[in-house]
Amino acid sequence: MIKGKKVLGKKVGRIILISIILSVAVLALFFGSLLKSKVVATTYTPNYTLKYTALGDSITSGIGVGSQDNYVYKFSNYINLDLGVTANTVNQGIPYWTSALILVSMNDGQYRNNIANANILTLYIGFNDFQLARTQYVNNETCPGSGSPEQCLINAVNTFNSNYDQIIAQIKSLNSSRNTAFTVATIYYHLVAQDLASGKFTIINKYLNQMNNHIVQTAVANNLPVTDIHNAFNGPNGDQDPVAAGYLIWPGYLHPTPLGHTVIANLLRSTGYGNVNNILTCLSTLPDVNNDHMVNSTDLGQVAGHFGLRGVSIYDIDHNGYVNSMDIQQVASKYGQSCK
Ligand SMILES: [Ca+2]
Ligand SMILES: [Ca+2]
Repeated sequence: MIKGKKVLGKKVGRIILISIILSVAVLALFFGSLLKSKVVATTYTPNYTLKYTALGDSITSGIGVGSQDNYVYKFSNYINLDLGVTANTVNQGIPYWTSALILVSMNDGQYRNNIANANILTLYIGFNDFQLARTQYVNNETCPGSGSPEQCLINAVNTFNSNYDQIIAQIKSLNSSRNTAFTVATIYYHLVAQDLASGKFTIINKYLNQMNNHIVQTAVANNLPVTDIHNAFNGPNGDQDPVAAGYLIWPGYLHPTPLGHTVIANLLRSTGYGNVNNILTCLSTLPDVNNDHMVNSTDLGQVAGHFGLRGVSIYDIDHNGYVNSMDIQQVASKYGQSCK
């Protein structure tokens, strides 16, 4: 009987405690606006996970250099440094990938998710479209259409431009948040010196320019910043040799050296982070406990649910060591506010 009374007593105690917590929460909820003037302005640490997804080919995957030498790794470090938030980075660079194969990848669920969930997104594709067509032209191969070697370059540009439009449209459809920092990049010309010497540069460069112009025009039409890797590697006239500059690695001089990757990472950094900065600034003003970028009854309930507990820093909004009514007041004072 005594044991039964103790259990009953504990249950009653628990019910009373929960009732008190809920009462405080409800009061705070309804009178939050009245409490605003009493709550000291606080800067909150956003419970925020930032995801960076890099789409591309073997240049993006970092073939030929160490895992910490590729531009994705370096840019990811810049994100951590500049934004003060650790980036969860996904390198989706796939060797041999062309614009057509990016479109194939977009049928893959994980690939799509990595685009849809990204806060920072970079797209560097088209080098293989270009260099395969260049090789065909230099080797005097024939291609569907007129059958001339130049037709290989013409076909590659037409295919690339069409694919690029579809890639951008799909990415924008999968990730339509205006707060995503999405950057595209132009393509470098790797064998400038070789093609200048053989007299084939002018023709080849004409078609590369058409591809790069299409990238820029598509970016402008979609309000996206452009990382102009072509300009950095080949100069304003497109005839500077990136091999001589130490930007491309032997054999083949297809892929960037660590120095070339640093140039790309620095360019990406200089394009900024779009609205990601604004979101982080906004979130630092909100006690958004569950990281859905808004303050509502979920946040209030989670803080109230940890009432009286110590060592739960997420819910101890004012960092005084335990979860108390002041934390509930902090949440209530920002009730209904959001960062979207
Ligand atoms: Ca929330
Ligand atoms: Ca507290």
